[in-house]
Amino acid sequence: MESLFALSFSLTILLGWVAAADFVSPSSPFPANFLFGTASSSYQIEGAYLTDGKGLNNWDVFTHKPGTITDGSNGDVADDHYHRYKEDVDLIEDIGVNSYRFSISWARILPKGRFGKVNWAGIDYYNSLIDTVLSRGIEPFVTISHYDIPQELQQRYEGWLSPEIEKDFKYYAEICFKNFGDRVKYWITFNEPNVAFICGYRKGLWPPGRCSGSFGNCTCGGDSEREPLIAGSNLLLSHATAVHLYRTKYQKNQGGRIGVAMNTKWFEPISNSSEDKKAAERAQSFYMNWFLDPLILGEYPREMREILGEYLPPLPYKLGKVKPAIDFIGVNHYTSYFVKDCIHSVCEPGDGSTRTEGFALTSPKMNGISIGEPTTLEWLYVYPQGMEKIVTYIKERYNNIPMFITENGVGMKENLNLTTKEMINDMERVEYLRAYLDSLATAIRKGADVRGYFVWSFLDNFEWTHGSSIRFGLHRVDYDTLDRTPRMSASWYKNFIALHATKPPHTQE
Ligand code: GBH
Repeated sequence: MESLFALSFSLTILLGWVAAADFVSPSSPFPANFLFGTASSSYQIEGAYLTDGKGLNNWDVFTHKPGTITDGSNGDVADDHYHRYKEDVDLIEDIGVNSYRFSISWARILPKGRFGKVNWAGIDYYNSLIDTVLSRGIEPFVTISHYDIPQELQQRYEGWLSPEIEKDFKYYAEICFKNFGDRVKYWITFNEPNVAFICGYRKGLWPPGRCSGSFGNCTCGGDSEREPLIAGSNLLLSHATAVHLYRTKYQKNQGGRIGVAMNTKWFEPISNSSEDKKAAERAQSFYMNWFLDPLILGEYPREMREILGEYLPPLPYKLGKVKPAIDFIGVNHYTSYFVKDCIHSVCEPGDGSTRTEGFALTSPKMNGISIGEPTTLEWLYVYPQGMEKIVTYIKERYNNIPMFITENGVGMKENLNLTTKEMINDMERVEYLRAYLDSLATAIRKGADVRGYFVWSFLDNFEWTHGSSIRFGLHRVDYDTLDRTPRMSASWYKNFIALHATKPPHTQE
């Protein structure tokens, strides 16, 4: 068994490296100055949850409630990156990336939102992180809010349910532009608002844990049919205001770009029937286009307007002032799902099947068929073709607006019977990354304007409701000692970048 493992392991390395070598320029499909990076977010790695004046955020409070996180862990310490960022930047540099995507913790900068003082220790911390990253010739790519808001805003006015949040986000975003914008040239206002609101306000699995009826089991109230849409419209308002501020006051001098990152899935109709094909389009409209259409095209997708009627809150008029409201789309892409129509046929309960989700049942497994190789994560199936398909779809729908693949990667449960040495032999991850990059390369060859790609994540981290049990890292973290060890995927990625990057690190523009 062990020798079989070793054999397939070395074969995979070999094949992976040969495949990587196939891309060597001049046939390299990746355009000049393509960003090859890796990504993280503050709550998932920093820890130091009350250190140096940080305030509590929604995830601090949520993870401390018993029963919310499968393994009972939380982000209090996480990877302790707050105290170890210098050695972590060394690791990031070792991979040979020319960009690093990370997020700023809102409550570390503003412990009480706009209702309290600025925490200058937080500003100092991110200044130092940015300077450390830049000193290695690595481009910082910064998310302003990756699912986190100060708990104060939740308590005062129910966070995303109130339009008040626009004022708080504007105040916070301006502090970021003012203090960091001289060095940060890529801004993402929000990470995956679609996932944040589906999980937080429809299923009640994430903070603030609100839902109703058959959508989940929520003790603190909610309205699964309306609240995700209300939160969404308040986020669009907050985004529009921050972008307007950036464009009118900072962009000219600072010369950066601003966008949003969406979670994306490729939705594949389960049959060739026109009903299932239309259902797959509806699924996309209710998942990704929910935000991208308003931001780029100025209105909600037709299917949402038709099906949701008066449930759909009006779009904030401010969006009209910043059309298009993004300079680029951040595409987080991991997996693809089958879709079945639930208007003309009866669907069993499941994601997407209700009216408020567009009557389009979505699942990676349907009629006994899986869309791709399963992984140890029930939501993540390996379907590399989905990368080309989603990028091409976005290219066509949004007139080839610049894109960055802001996240791609695969997570797994660790097999505790393995030795540490075996634990870092993550050949499935190498295979996954190789195949998805190959598929991305095809989309680029066919004309998609993709300017960067980030592996999620540079090290194992706190995987939200899965806690520390799921590992996405190019580096393994031993949660007893917090030691980091590069996995096989880290050296594979390093080699891949060396073969393809035309913007090497260490050479600042
Ligand atoms: C991204 O979310 C996030 O941006 C990142 O923070 C995260 O670590 C990474 O991907 C990996 O997940 O099993 O029903 O609880 C991707 C979207 C949202 C997909 C949560 C899995 C689990 C839903 N993820 N979802 S459930």
